[in-house]
Amino acid sequence: MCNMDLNEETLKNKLAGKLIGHKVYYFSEIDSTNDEAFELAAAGSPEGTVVIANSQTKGKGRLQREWHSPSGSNIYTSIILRPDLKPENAPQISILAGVAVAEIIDNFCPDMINLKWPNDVLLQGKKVCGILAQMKTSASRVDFIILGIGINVNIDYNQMPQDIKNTATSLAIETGRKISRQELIIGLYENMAKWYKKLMEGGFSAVKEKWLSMAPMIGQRVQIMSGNEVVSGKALGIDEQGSLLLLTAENRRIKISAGDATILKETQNNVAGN
Ligand code: BT5
Repeated sequence: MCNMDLNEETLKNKLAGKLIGHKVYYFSEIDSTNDEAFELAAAGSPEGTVVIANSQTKGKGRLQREWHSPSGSNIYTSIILRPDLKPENAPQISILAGVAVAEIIDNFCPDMINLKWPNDVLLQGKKVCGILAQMKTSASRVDFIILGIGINVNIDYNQMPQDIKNTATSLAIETGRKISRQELIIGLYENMAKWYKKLMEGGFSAVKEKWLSMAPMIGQRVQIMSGNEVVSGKALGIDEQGSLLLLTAENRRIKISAGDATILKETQNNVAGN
């Protein structure tokens, strides 16, 4: 597959001087953009440096999961950020990334996008983007965060491995047309910078409001798997640390900081009292 829609020189020219993207490391193939960005950040690369790859051989999700990263069709990028945040507030950055990605995809595919806690961007209810934030802290501050973003742009259904065929989608699958990765990635960095400034200057509330407005799971009964534990309840919202607030069947309010969420279908014809 060609990667004519992702050109290193054009990207560098168009991103020169931008808050996010002023320094671009482009790879036609890499193990993981997050690993590369982590090394660059540890060696002192400044905030706003980005790593972009046309394919990944070891694309990663959370908990050692794999991120399917074939060449020529998708976006794989990692952004170095050095926010003035306490480590416990670092999940605000993943929430922000979800908002920025969803808003930019909405420009290409209006009214199809929504968010699922903690970090999934869904197009017509299927996963179109995954976000993996990794951080290094020193003393009680964040030293840097690597914000890894994978977006399925032009991948066909036939190119997807069997295990994600029912749960994943791409912009091209949902719109029936090919989309320029270059245009999308430039728009993404621009939008990410807009939300990052809002967070740094005005705090988390605007980001949180926008996230809540795009997350239909709020108000629904959900189940969260976290390690071997499973909890369910009504999703009430998220807090300042990006944790999910749940109201359990026993009327207890609990916070969950990490896990995988499923919206539970309400059973019809409940027996009274159940
Ligand atoms: C994520 O993990 O969703 C985070 C994915 C982050 C990927 C980016 S790409 C650039 C950067 N460099 C990296 O190495 N990683 C980041 P998680 O929530 O754990 O979801 C992983 C699960 O999503 C897998 O176990 C599959 O079920 C599914 N999956 C794998 N590849 C997919 C794809 N391309 N599209 C949709 N779903 C996928």
